[in-house]
Amino acid sequence: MDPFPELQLPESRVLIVITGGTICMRRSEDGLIPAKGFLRAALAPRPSFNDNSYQDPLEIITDDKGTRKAVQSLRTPISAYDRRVRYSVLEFDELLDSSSIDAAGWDQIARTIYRNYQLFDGFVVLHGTDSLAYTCSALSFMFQNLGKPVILTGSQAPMMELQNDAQDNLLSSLIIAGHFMIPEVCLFFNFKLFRGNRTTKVSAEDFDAFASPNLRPLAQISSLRTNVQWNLVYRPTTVHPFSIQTKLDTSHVACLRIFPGMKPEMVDAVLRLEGLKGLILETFGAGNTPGGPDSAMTQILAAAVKRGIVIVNVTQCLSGSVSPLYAPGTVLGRAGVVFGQDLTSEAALTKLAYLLALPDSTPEEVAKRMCISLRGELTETTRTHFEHPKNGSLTPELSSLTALGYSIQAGDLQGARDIIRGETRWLLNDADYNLSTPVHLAATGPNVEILKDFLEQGASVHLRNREGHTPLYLAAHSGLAGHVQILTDAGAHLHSDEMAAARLHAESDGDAAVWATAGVSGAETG
Ligand code: ASN
Repeated sequence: MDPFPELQLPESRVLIVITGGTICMRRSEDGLIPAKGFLRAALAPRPSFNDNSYQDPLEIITDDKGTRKAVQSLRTPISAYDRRVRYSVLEFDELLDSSSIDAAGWDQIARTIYRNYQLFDGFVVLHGTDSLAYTCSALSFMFQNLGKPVILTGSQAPMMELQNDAQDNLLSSLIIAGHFMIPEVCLFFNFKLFRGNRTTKVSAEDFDAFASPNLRPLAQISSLRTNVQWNLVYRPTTVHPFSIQTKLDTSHVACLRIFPGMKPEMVDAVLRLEGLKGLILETFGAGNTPGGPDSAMTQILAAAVKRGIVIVNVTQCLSGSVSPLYAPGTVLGRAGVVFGQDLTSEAALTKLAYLLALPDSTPEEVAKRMCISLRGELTETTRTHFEHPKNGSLTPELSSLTALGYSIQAGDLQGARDIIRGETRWLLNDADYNLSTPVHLAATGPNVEILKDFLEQGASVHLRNREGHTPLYLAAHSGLAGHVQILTDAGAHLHSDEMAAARLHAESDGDAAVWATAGVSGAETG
């Protein structure tokens, strides 16, 4: 029952993509295998996943091949944040044990999210745990200028087993994707949300199966609340729409773990594999291999670098970074081996496969980009994140938000910049009582430069106010062509719930050309 029927409660939309994994497995004569029909068998009968408000609701979505499909959707009961999550479920035709996933499988996930990006506020991907850290890392690079949460999860025990970790992992992922604007590829497991490209599987059995040794969790669930570390959340800071890069080059990369007594010829044999373009070398400690500057090993590595193979040094240790601290590490650096800093092997391998797949990639360019952070996958000394406490927990900060509102209304760019400088940049994604963010205010403000400035500082274009409106809707409604243009350049789009009203405005009282730029098809002629 809705305790406040008179209040219109916000509702988020999330797409659950099922790729396979233990979470959706059932027992068979051959052991556990993934089974279809997850929504009907596992979700519909559970009250926490189904408030029974929809009888047979269908949502039209698009699969990775561009075919439109009618899929079922359900709705959760009201959350601790007075919001419901309506979700649709898309099951891949072939469900996999994740040990069999490859670059084609990553493309399938990426395309599915790309094709349905505008319909949903967030995405949850169900995936096996075996290769989950690889898939998270791969997707984090494949998604360029991601503006919405993508949360991958799975479980150690199937949802259909009496005792399992599947229910908690899935429900928490759904709640986070539907409530918090964390525009990253994340991995949720055992009450913790991690940046996906920082994770590694550390247990074949425990529910606490994943670790992120070099970065604290982005969020943790404790009791009813989700405590988000907003200061860690990574955001794109360029004005570009969301896009994907597919076809990672996993065929021309390799990963080799150094061991005591390893023969240099073995390393040479791998480096001479036909077509090899890149190698991840898992070295000892802070990045050391056996042998000095004149050793056969060093010469083999240096010769391979000269042939154009990108060799990246990562540590075998669970945590910490490679560096030229010891002589062997320095020798490797001089031989042209790239320091992968605190990259996990999973992130290093998928990043290499991503960079090699980019058009016109040269070994020099790939080597250079391997040691800088593209998606927060390694620790750089410069800060790439903001301080941002919980939404709605404003006390002293409220005055800054109010002051920011005044600067926006006055069109005072310098004044707005002064308020959101440095540590208070978190203000950009916070919201007032009406759930309006500074971007909502700037979208109808007199100075388009303020709007542009906010977007370049990592402000989200996708948050919706209490009436469910995006900044883009408000800008189009006010007939502000320049504001609409910059928002769409940054990947903003009208939410599916706003489309009907947008069409009406475009046809009747509105500026058809402006609504057309905002994405209302046929608006200019209508
Ligand atoms: N073999 C399973 C998989 O990765 C393991 C799991 O999901 N827990 O698909």
